[in-house]
Amino acid sequence: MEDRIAQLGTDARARIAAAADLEALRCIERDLLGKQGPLAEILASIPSLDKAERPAVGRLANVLKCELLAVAAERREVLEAELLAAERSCEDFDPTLPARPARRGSLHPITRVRRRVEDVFTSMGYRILEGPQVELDYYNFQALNIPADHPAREMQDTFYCTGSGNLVMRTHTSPVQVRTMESVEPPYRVISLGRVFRKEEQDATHDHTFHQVEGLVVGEDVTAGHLIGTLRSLLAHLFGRELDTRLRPGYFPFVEPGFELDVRCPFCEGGCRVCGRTSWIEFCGLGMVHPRVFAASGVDSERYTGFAFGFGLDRLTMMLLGIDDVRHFMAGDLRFLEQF
Ligand code: FA5
Repeated sequence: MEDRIAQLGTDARARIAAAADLEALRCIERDLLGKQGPLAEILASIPSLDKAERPAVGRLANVLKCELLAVAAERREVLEAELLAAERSCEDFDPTLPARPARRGSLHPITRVRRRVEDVFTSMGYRILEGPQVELDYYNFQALNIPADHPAREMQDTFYCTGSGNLVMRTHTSPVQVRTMESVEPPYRVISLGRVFRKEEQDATHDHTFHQVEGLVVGEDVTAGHLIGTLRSLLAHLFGRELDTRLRPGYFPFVEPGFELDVRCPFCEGGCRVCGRTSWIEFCGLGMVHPRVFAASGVDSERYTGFAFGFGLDRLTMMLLGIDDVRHFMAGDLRFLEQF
């Protein structure tokens, strides 16, 4: 066995010294030192050798392994230096050429607008909270006054998690309302931003995965006037000027009264593609927290009132950055993303 190791060493040194380029050297290293190589085979056979022979064979094989690694590293340095020298001596090598520009990443457009929205709300004293994307049916629906047999469940096509019975991919950020009310003593102002999911047909304004911003304010004497003022102020900050808004009655089981806030289209006078030729763009669902939601969350509705609102971050980003299709956001196409 000792002769075999010595012979293996002689052959291996000769092969490494003769390696013509880096690729050849890589192959030789793999052959000699890889898991299927002769050295690995010798080391694996040690338990089957005579007891007296084992220590010497083990030592020789390991010494040879270390030596071959060092010889190969030396040869690699020589080959790399030769390669560099060859590149430099070639006719069209021009050391004065500027380096290739480093490719810089950029923030996703949704992240940009998300941060602007967060800045406006934090400047108004809101805290930012997170909620789980895989949510209990209880928080996504039941505690929001949408029991299992309620027709309002059809307003939001839901991905139910198979095998769990009571887990859903959250269809909106409103579950964070209940989680907040359960765990924090009023008064508070919070927003929560994040991904939501709906089993929808995709088109230019609908995706199965999109982003919402939820707002919740609970305290004594909180009114719908505060709610409308807050949203108008948000829009003025984001668009850099006062926008015309209108309030319509809207049905959401977790608020009473409930409204929808529309914004006069900032891109046209009298109708364009973005507003569907109506001059108005639906911006937000909103309303006063329903007493049943307060009850489910353990908040005293005799003492406190509250408002909540929820809007789509994707559609807001489309408006702010002039993007015409919501499906661009999740497509991961660099040609789109590199524009921001
Ligand atoms: C809700 O999700 C309510 N939770 C909002 C709410 C919160 C009302 C608090 C009252 C109080 P709605 O289903 O309308 O409401 O969705 C809100 C926004 O999400 C829409 O205005 C729209 O901007 C966005 N949205 C809805 N579906 C999609 C979709 N498939 N793709 C992209 N954006 C969507």
